[in-house]
Amino acid sequence: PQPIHLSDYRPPAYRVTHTELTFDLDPSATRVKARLHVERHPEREAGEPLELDGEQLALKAIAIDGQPLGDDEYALTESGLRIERAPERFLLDTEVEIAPEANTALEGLYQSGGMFCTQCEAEGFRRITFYPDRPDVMATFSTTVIGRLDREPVLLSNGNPVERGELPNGRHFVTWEDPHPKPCYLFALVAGDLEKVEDRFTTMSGREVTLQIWVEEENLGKTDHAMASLKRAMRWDEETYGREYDLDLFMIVAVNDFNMGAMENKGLNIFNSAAVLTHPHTATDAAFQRVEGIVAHEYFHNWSGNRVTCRDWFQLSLKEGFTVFRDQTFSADTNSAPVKRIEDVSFFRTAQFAEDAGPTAHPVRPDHYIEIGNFYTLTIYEKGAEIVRMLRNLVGWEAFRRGSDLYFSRFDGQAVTIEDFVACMAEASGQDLDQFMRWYSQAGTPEIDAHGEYDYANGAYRLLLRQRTPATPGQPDKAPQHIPIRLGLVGTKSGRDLRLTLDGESLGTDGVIHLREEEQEFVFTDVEEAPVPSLARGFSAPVKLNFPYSREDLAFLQTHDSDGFNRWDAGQRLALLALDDLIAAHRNGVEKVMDPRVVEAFRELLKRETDDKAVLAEMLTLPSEAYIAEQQPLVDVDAIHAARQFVKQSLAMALRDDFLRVYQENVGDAPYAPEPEQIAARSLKNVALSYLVSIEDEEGIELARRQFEADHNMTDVRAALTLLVHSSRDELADPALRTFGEKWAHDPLVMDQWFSVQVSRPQSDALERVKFLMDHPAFSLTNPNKVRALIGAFAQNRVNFHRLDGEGYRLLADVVIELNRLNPEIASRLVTPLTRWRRFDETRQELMKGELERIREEKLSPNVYEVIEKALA
Ligand code: HT7
Ligand code: ZN
Repeated sequence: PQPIHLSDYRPPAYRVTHTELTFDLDPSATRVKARLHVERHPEREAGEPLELDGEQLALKAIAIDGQPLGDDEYALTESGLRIERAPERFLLDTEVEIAPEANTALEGLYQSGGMFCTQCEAEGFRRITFYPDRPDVMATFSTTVIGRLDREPVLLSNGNPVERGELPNGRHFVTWEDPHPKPCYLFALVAGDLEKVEDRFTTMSGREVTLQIWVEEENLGKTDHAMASLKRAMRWDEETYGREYDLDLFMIVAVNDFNMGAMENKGLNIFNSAAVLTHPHTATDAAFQRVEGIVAHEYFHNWSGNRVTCRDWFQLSLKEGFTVFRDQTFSADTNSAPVKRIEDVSFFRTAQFAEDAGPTAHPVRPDHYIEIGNFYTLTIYEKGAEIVRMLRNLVGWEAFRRGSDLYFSRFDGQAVTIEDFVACMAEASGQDLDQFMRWYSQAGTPEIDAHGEYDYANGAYRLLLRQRTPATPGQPDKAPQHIPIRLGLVGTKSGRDLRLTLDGESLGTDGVIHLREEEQEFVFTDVEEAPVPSLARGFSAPVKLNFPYSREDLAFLQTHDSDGFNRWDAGQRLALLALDDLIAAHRNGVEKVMDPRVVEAFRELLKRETDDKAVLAEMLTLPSEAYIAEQQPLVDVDAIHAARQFVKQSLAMALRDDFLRVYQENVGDAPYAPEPEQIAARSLKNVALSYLVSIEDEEGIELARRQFEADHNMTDVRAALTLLVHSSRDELADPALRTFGEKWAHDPLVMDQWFSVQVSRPQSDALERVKFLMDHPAFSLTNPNKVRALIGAFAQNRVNFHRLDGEGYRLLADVVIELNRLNPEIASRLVTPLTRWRRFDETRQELMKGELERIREEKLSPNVYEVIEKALA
């Protein structure tokens, strides 16, 4: 497969202004008739051929302006259909046959259970009909869906239903019209035996919108939270961005087989059932919050993505980065803002940093790709969102909002670029954002080495910053970035933020400095006392910032920093320093000794009367093994696991009574609600319990057992079950797993949790469990949720996936090979852990590389091919 380059972009030779589709549904032979209203693009010369994309389509008929085309008037090519000579403006009619039941890739029209559904982003529409499958071709759509009355009583598509009726042979039809021009990646169709939950929303201008969530009958009781989240998101987008919904109907459909979380099709969002269904007894707090975030994300796309879309797929972060930023802010406003930021940054620093440092690193706007499906990445989504956040902070909220209004009004109904977006922000703020644009073109995580010195004689604090972005594939040399650093200087005597004066200008006590050069010195004057700097507050830029903090400095910041995020971060840094020593001790076979400063810091935390229990729970959570690994030059899986376990157990032993007290203080018996206060108490209680169980404290074990049996809600049940299964108390864990598995055998989303809990356990039988569970009736390789729950979760189980006999790697590679055939998109994502082979010791490197080479022997899909080639380059 050949790469596509951004620099080769040209507008399409022809555009489609209106698209009429008729689907005659059949699992093995669906007929799709398309009538395209085509005209030559004004920027392209006359006489160019018309190129349509098409894959796995059996062409049955083709005509221009009603005249069937002869065999010599069109050509079927490897990628679609070409008509050498086409008029300036014409109607193109085609009819194709497709087989949804054979579509295991879950792109285009496929079947999930008995239901028909579509996934067209990024390039799935070409598996439905011949079409210019590119986002800069925007048309209005009119879609007629014909199905069997008994099997597909519900027939949905984008827009509004305008006609319906019965047909001979037990069939019926519905015609839908979508008045908003859209690219075909936003097309959707759903047909099946579904039930709906309905609600209403009155927009800010007083229009009534009908809201529907369509699910299989047995899930009717699991939609309340998604519906409430949708209404909150709609109101929030009106209040925060002035964006109003623009159709009379907004529908969400839950499907069980789906490659990603959800899809923002115009007026007909299709959701992975895991991203929409919740019930206190089946979904954890985290799942409730995820559902709220995803429902909001897809809804926000109605403007950032649908009304204004991407010119080409290189601009993917235009819609995804902006929309993730919007959903993150929404969730922060709706829940605990500091905790939301801690969670987002924790995840970002673990997973996106790893991506940026690995063989598949790419800029937020890539300049080439083989398979766009491989670019729905943390870099495009999350780093893209961090860039938008920096922009918001650089220009300030008011100018940002003006820029956003300008963007939506100037480009409404158009397909545009990242430059267009940033230009609106520059225009609205009057700021020069030229250097800032490098964030979009340069891959890799900038590293800043910071040094500070207090000049007692002059009351000045000198901060020296040096930035460097490591080389990434294809980008050996990097230019300096514009890095906004929010900071405070915390007085070591007063414990307060000191006034910041820079170049005679006051920045208040919490200010932003701009690092633009490779090396820059900032001298703060009138600094009354020696400070400890609190740098990059709130994670003000997606960078690694190194400052030679002493452990005393970190303990001080952990208690005194006025920035909640940096208080948490100081604790993490302190724990990491202690972990470093212990990892070295483990490797050298030296006795491990716990740093008493960490114990004291935790003792303080546990004593603290705090009203934000959610933040406290985060502060009591040690850095994950994956994040610790990110900090190591070479990952020693076993040493990291042993060191973290040692810290956890040492803290549990030293502070056992405090953890017990915190647990008891936070047991509540109020009816479950996914509300911030309750969620905070549950997470604090369950963190405390995890410490107690880590030392197999009898009282702790008994509390976990009782919590499981009390069966109050899934958050508590899953937390307790996980602790028991991850302990060595199999005599308690096994019956609990059995009870749980039997009770929930009928619920696929709960069974996914049952799979994950077992295969993430550190005990050495995890791999055997995976193999055993792959034969379980609830498992299926064609269902992405199952694959993620079982295989994906196992690949995150660091000690077992990285077994020295290579069996973990072999198992993953076997599954990747199988999925390469069935579902390439999932296969190429699943292989990621193997691509990070360079981070490990020589033995593991060889084993991992060997598996990648074994995969390379296969006849590979473009998705897997691209990833494997990069990994082995
Ligand atoms: N915009 C959507 C992306 C998406 C997707 C991409 C490739 C393959 C399957 C997919 N399902 C959804 C989802 C979003 O970002 O909102
Ligand atoms: Zn999105």
